[in-house]
Amino acid sequence: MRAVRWVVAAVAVVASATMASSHEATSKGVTVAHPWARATPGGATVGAAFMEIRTDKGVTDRLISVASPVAGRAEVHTHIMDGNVMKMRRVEALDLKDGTSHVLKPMGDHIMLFDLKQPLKEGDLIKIALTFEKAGVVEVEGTVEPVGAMGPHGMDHQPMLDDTPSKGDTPDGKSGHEHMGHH
Ligand SMILES: [Cu+2]
Repeated sequence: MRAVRWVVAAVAVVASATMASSHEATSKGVTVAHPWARATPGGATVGAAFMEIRTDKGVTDRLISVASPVAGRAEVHTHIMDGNVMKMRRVEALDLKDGTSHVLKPMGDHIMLFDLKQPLKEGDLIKIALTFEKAGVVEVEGTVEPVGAMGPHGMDHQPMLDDTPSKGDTPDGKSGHEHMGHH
């Protein structure tokens, strides 16, 4: 496994030497960095992607939509605490304050990928396009990390504390999508 990782890393280095790396991209003071997604188990058709969004000093913006060629549809989600139950909720936009780093991560804000055209496999690269109100479209290429990974590049292997089915579902039945086990 480790050897495979190194081969993937070596290929990525070679690729980035010949073209601008899309692992990090900047537009008008908004930088999207370290994008990654979780591998999806079995026949799951829903996945989640994460990244860091940084704004330069004096730059404010809003993330207003997301898309990926691997998914039929993508949404920005956040987690909220309702009593002591954590729930996912779609957000219309993410407000980005100036000079800050906003990290999308498991159990926090994240990008939900619906209607996956194929399972996300560890080691794959997936394109994600983020559309900002002012900065426009920023496209990055994220790595697919193992099922249940808590961070990119295997750097963070904390155990999942919230892996029980249905935690992410809203009880009002409005959500209508399968979120179980992805967060
Ligand atoms: Cu979600």
